[in-house]
Amino acid sequence: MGKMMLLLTVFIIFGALFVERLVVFRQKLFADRVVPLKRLPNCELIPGIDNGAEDIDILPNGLAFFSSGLKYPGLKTFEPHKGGHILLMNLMSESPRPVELKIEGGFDIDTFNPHGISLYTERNDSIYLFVVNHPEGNSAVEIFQFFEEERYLLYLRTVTNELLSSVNDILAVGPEHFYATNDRYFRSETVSVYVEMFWGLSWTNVVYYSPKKVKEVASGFYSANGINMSPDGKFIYVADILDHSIRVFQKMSNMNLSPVKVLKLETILDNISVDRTTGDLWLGCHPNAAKLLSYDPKNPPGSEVLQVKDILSDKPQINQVYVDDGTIIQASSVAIMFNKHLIIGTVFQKALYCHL
Ligand SMILES: [Ca+2]
Ligand SMILES: [Ca+2]
Repeated sequence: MGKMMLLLTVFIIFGALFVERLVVFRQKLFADRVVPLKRLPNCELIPGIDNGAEDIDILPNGLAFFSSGLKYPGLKTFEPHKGGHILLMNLMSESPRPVELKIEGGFDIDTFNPHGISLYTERNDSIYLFVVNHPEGNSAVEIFQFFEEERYLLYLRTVTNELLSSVNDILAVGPEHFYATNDRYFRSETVSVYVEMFWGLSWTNVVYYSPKKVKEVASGFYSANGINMSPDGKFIYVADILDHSIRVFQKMSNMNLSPVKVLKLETILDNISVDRTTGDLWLGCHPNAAKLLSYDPKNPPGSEVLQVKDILSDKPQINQVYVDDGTIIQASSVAIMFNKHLIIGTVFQKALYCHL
């Protein structure tokens, strides 16, 4: 009898724990809310982008770089046999069109699976493009030099490290120096979803890499995703996609990150862009991540863009700029401003160009 009671008690406790986790898991994934549509009047789909533009970065002269063709475990891809590439679009031209950038220098283009990107310009004006790559499901950071006149990328080097285990996005801070976010702790998708996500383990982190030193600089994220920096270079912003929050850090002289604050949002945010002149944050968000994970063309994942003003103040202003139910654009992962133009990129679908 005693044994039976004990078993029953354990069963009840475990059952209650399981149900509690199920509720939290649902909240994290669905963000459980109704999001009314909010479209912008002057937008056009960018021709030639049908296979995603997961991340976008723009040079001050208006040259925009897109990472396209991501294949990520558990997420949709429309062209599973087509390799990934980097697209370039000149926002200063009359009617901008993206072109695929040629990559010189013996880079393995066949296994190219680009994810987060980041531009870095040196004092001597050399321009570097850092790209998170998942060749055959692994994680690497590729460093390219961009030659503007001739319009091509020169492959310089591949960075791999055991601390760079599941990289989502990067922030370049030197010619071979960067911060990287890891979005999962476990490599296996199944273990990651059923153990890490379901049981709410906050085991992912931010890593700083330089040729001399590699170190974890922030931890305790449910799933660290987008990363970017304030225009003055003093603050680093990291999106925790499952915590629905942005964590703000101060960048120390030894490149460690010192926590400043956490900004809670209602939606599931992906990549973070920072407006160079205003310092505003622009966020590509997923209004409902469950639709993202189980893709149904009849009920596709939507898109959402948020703007955050004065993030360091006591009262940051959060503006919902754009919401679509997937009719126009699905699975927005990035939103970036250039002059009065807003570009919205997606994990696996199209990209939208809006004139505000
Ligand atoms: Ca990025
Ligand atoms: Ca991302």
